[in-house]
Formats: sequence, C-alpha cells, structure tokens
Amino acid sequence: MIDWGAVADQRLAELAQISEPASNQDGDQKGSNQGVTRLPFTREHRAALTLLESWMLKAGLSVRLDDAGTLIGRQAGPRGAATLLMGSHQDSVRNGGAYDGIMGVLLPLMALEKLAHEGVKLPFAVEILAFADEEGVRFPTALMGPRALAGSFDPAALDMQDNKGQSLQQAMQEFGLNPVAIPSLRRDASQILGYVETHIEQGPVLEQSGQALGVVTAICGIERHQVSLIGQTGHAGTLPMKGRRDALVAAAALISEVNRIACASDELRGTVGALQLWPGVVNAVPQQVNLTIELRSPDDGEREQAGQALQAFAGRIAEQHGLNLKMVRSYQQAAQACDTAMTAKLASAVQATGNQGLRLPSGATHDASAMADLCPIAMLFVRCKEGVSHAPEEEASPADMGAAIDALCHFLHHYPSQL
Ligand code: HGY
Ligand code: MN
Ligand code: MN
Repeated sequence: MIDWGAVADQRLAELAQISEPASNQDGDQKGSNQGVTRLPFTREHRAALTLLESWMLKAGLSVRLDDAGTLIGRQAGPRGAATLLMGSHQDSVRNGGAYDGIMGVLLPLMALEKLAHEGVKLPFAVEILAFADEEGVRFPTALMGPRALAGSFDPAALDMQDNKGQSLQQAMQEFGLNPVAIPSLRRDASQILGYVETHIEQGPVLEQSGQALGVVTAICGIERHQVSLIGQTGHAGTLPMKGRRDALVAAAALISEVNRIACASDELRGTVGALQLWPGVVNAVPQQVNLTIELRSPDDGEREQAGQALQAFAGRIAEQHGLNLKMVRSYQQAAQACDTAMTAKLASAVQATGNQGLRLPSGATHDASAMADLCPIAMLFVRCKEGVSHAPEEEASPADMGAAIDALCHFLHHYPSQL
C-alpha cells in the first residue's frame, strides 16, 4: 500500500532543495532555515523542471516546455477527447515555503499516478502544468504562462526588467524560449474542460475549522503601485528642520495612510511590502524613497477607489514636502469567481475524503485567476499549518496531502468527459 502523502512530502522536500544559494544574512538569520528562493528563468527553475519532468515521464505522461516557460505533462485521452488542465506555479517568493505553487503541480500529477496504478482510464485527456512565474518577484509582472494559454498575454511585459536590468524577454531567450511565439500558445477553449488548481491555503481558516481540505469560492483582485518620492539630502546636523525635503518623512505619512484606509474596511488589504532608501546613512537626510503599495479585495470597485485615493494623497504629501513624485499602477488583476458547477463537483470529492467541503475565498491570487479567461476554474485548498505562508515555516502535512490526492482522484474519476 503506497502512502501517497508521504511520497509527496519526500518529493517536495527534494524540490525545496532547489533554491538560490542562501545569502549570508546578518544577525541570527545565519544558518537558520532560509526557505526556498526559486525565481523564473533561472538555473533553479531549470533544475525544478528537470525533476518534475522525471516524475511526469515516470507517470507515463508526454512532456514538453512551451515558449512561455510552462512545463506541460500530458496524459492523452480517447481520440478527440477534451482536456482537463491542472497545475500551479513552480516559482517561489524569496525565502518562501516549500508548498506554495509547486505542491499544486505535484499533487495532481500524483493523482494521475495513483489512478494509473489502480488501472483507471479517464474519458478525457489531462495536462499537468508547471507555470514559470506567478509570484512576480523577479519581474514586475507575472502569470505569463496562464495568460499565454488564455490569449491574454500583453507582449509589453517582455520589456519589464529585473533588478539587474535584464528584460523578461532576454531572460526567457537565455532560458531557451522564443517568447515572440507566445501568441501561438493560445488554447481552443472548446477543447478545454476546465482548470483545477490545488494550493496550500496560505491562511488559518481550514486549520481553525479542523478541515484538511476546502474549496475556493473566489480569488481576490489585486493592484500594485510603484512609488518614488524624491527630495534633497543634506547633513543631518547642519540642515535646519524647516525647509527640509525629506523623502522618508513623506513616505511615512503615505505608509500610514495605506494602513488607515485598509483598516477602515473589512475586506480590503493594504500592504507596503518593499522600500528602498537613499542615501540610507545615519547622518544624512533621506533624499529618495522607492516603495510598493499593494491593495487586494474581492470587491474590485472598493480596491480601485482606494488606489485612486492613495494616488491623490501621495500627490498632496509630495507637494507639502517639496518632493517629486512618481507613482505608477504597475499591476492589476480583477477578482475572479470560481465556476460553481466545477466547484460543486470538487466539493463532493472533498466530502468523499471525509471532509465537509468547506467553501472559502482566497486572499492570495493564483494562476487560476488568469486561467479563468480561458475556461471554468476551480481550486482545492490544503490546510496550512498556523496559516503561515511566504515563509520558510510554511507547511502542509503528508496526511493532508494524501487526502488531497484522494480527493483529486475522486474528482477525476467522476468528472464528466464533455463540456
Ligand atoms: O501574492 C499572492 O497572492 C500570490 O502568492 N502570488
Ligand atoms: Mn505565493
Ligand atoms: Mn501561489
């Protein structure tokens, strides 16, 4: 009797080793668990795909890499049969967890492996997708894989640069891809049954409800602003307070306003996650601050209104402090409801594993939100220990992953073969 959850745990531990060499962090970070840093179109990405490919071939799938960097493992169905898409992203945040994304590639692959092991033939084809970049950590864009399949990819994203000045296009070409061919990757929606994404919940709801698994009702919308406040540096001791053009004082007011607006709403989330400061020395007035503002909500109208209010606030605070302001909304994704019929089938598969089939929204965004432009989407959530994610401590248990594989097998075994 194979313990599929334990095998999943071992494989994810192997994948978690594929990570950027741990940067020597100061202080007590040294030697602690650095987590996973696996960014798109890097040697770590290549190594992860090589390992995934070996498991896909072992499971009897044909394997290819498309020009958006998506690894595709295909289990053919009867001639002319439609295809069910499953998968998630291979990339991680910096010092992230071992489950976010990659677990959603591995578990459906292992469900196919288990069904094949049991001699079950499916009346449709299945493709397991490992998308290159969902986190948008290396480039200020993301989701090129699902957007290529959905035909919603914006080629302008290819000019976006990472912090070393390499463009997305160059990085993809160096990875052996031909990104100008991306428009040809668009799928014929009439041949796609839907897309099911399995993902660690990244929050505490399932654990607090005593559930191993849940299904997602909707994925929140998101927007990101890149802000630069530019003033004037000077000697911290000789420059009078009056008339200073201190970029950090203005940034502090803006950060507090992000927090104030988000706290005034039940569903809005506002975060200033990244900040750089120049010259950044103890005895000089800060000249420039670059920071990011991220807003999320299941309600697109509320989110957009908050974004506009913050643009106006930033303009006022920059004027007040005699600063130049650059503020660009560099990214946005609309909120996306999951397909009710597909989600109902996923919920009954979850119930077949002895769970309630709890329904919950996702505050995190996922590849599924872009796949919704192609086909019906549904998401299976797996319990997340203490709701911790985007951190080395992120954890899903072998037992819960085994339950997820069982639920996916049940879903596949009972899913209708035509649209
Ligand atoms: O930011 C997110 O919600 C996702 O983890 N990229
Ligand atoms: Mn993530
Ligand atoms: Mn994710």
